[in-house]
Amino acid sequence: METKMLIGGAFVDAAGGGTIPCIDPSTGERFAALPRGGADDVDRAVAAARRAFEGDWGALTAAERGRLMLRLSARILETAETLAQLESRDVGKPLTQARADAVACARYFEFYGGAADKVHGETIPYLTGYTVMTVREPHGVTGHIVPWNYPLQIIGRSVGAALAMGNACVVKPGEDASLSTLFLARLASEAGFPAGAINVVTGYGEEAGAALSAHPGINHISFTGSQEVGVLVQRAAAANIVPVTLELGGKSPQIVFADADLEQALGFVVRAAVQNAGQTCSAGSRVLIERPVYERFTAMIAERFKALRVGPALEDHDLGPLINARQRDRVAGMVAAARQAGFPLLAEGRIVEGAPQGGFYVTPALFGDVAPGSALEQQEVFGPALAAMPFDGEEEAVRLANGTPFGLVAGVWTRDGGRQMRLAHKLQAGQVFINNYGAGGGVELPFGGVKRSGFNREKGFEALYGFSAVKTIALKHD
Ligand code: TXE
Repeated sequence: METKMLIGGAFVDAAGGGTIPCIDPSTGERFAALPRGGADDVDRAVAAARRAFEGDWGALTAAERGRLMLRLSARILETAETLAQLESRDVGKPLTQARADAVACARYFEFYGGAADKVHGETIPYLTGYTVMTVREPHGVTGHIVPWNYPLQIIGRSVGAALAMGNACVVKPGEDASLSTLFLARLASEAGFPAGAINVVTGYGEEAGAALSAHPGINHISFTGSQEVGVLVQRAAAANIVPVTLELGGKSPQIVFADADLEQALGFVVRAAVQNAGQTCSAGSRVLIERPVYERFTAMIAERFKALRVGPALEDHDLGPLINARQRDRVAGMVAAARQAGFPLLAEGRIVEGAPQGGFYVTPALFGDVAPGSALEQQEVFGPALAAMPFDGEEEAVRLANGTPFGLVAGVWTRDGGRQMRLAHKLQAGQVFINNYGAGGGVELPFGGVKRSGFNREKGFEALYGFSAVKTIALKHD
């Protein structure tokens, strides 16, 4: 287990000497300590990244960068089981889900490693006597502020794309789950990345995170986390005219029409609500059900919810604990408020009393007839709580689906081909999934939000454009 930060090729403690604890969410126990990085460490990391960008890392060809990334991808796969166990323990994520994250992380580095030398510019027909072309250049030093819910996947998608385009990176992982990021940093060093190409500064958001987002030496910042902090990050970056990518979560609807294959929809709907105990930006946390099948489908979900097993992450139950006591209390509080509001509780959500030695467990809750405009319908719970609502017809479905400040994902279940495409166009979301939810999470698929879910895209080829800038070159030869 790597417990030091990576700055300029060396694994180091924080300049200030402080530490932050690693708490196992399955037991509430402290099992390791990490450097409490601050502004000095961010300064060192940004300087190291700049040196790498202007030196060894920047001197590599695109193909050489790609080859290093493929080597890292192979190392991730070789160590996937160790990484998955580390992630499972640190995040409190069921082992099967952590294993999938480790494989996805390797796949990101494979995809972006392969793409590194395949991003081309254009030639543009122009005036006689001119040849005009575009080239795509890296921004320089990119900052990556990562949350605790999917560290392996988020590092893969954002650092992978940034490195492919030739940027040097400074990563600030979530303080609640940094271990897999440090492990990846160790693998990257072993794979032969030049010193400073990848740097990791652990620590608290208000310290290391704030210092990174305000740093004048950063040329791009990518942030995944809460709306409140997204605003702070964008404001800090604005002071330096630095472009940002924000991925801020949602209240994503899953819309089930009466003509849908309900059995098939059920598995997707339940998984989208409870994967990683609901702590997923793209969680399908609202289910809108056409009235003729409302009673039947809510009963089907309730039955599945009641059968879900909750327990320690490494024992690989359906749901693990929530990340920390604060998150558990927040989720339990929102569930209690929804009960108070009088929405029928179709499956119970409660703190599992004294559950395995003090971990942060909550059982999945399903509320029926949730009122439009209520807190449960409008606010991200980030826990296993699903709001069910009936609707009559396509128009109402679209109105309800679009009726929150968010716009990350929407799922639609219907056999009607015309309706599928009408909804795909009308739904305010960065991605619409029809008769599925998430499309298996493929690394090839661009991902991001509209409205308050954020902007710019990660994943897929699209991310490569975000991590680079177009330069136009016009040559007058006659
Ligand atoms: O997020 P934070 P938290 C949502 C979800 C959750 C809520 C709070 O609703 O319940 O946010 O979670 C760093 N300057 N999502 O408190 O604080 C922090 O250290 C710069 C949705 O964990 O936003 C961490 O690395 N950085 C989401 C990262 O920001 C700062 C994933 C995210 O933490 C900072 C996580 C500051 N002032 C939470 N303060 C998603 N979109 O998937 C904190 N950070």
